[in-house]
Amino acid sequence: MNENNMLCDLGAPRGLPAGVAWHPGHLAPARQAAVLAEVLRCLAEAPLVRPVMPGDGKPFSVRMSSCGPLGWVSDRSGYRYQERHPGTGRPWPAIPPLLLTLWDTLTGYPAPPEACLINHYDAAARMGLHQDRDEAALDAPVLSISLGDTAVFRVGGTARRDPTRSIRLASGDAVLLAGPARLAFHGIDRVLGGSSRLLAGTPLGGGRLNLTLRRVSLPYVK
Ligand code: MD6
Ligand code: FE
Repeated sequence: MNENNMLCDLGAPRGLPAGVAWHPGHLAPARQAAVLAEVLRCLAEAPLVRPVMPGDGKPFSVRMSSCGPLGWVSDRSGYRYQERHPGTGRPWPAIPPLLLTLWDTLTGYPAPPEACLINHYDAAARMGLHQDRDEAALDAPVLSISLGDTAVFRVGGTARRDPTRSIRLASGDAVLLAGPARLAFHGIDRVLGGSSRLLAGTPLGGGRLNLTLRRVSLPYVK
C-alpha cells in the first residue's frame, strides 16, 4: 500500500470520518460493464424483490436481491441473513468472480465475503440513515460498489445524532466502511435520475445499483 492509499484509507484528506475510504472511479467504464453483466446474471436467477419493514410492513423504496452463501432479507418478522431467496426458495447465486477480486484488492480481509446485497434504486428511491450491524464479523469492512446513476450518500458517526458529511457516489465508485467507521450511520438521500446511461439498456431500464459485500460470520470459527 502506498502513502496515498494510506491517506485515503484514513479518510481525513477528503474530510470524511476516520475509517471511511472513498475510491472515486475505482472501476473504469469497461469494468463497470463487466461487473454489471455478472450482476444481471445473478438477478436473472434471483430476482429483485421489494422488502418491507419489520413490524409495520411498510415497503422499502429500493428493491433488493443478494448473491453469495447468505442473503440479507427484511420482512415483517425482522432483518436477517438467510441461505435462500424469499421468493424462489432457491439458494442465492454465487458471488461473481470480479466482485470477489474487488473484495480481496480493496479490503485485504483474510476470508471471502459471504453476502453481496444488490440494491436497485429508481429516481425516487432512498435509503434511510442506518448501521450495518447484522454481521458477527464486525472486524471486516463493508465494501460498496455503485453502478449507474449518481447518488447522494450521507455518512456520520456511530451515534445517530453525530454530524454527517455527504458525497456524491458515481458509477464505478467504491466505498469502504472499516475500523472506526464500520458501525457508522449512513444512507442515501437521493438519486440523480438519468445521470448515467449504464443501466438504461438493461432489463432494469435505468437507475442505480449498489452492491455491498459483507463478511457475516467470523472466519475460522464455525
Ligand atoms: C447505497 N450503501 O450506497 C447504500 N455503503 O446504496 C450502504 O448502505 C453502504 O452499507 C457503504 C458501505 C456500507 C454500506
Ligand atoms: Fe448500509
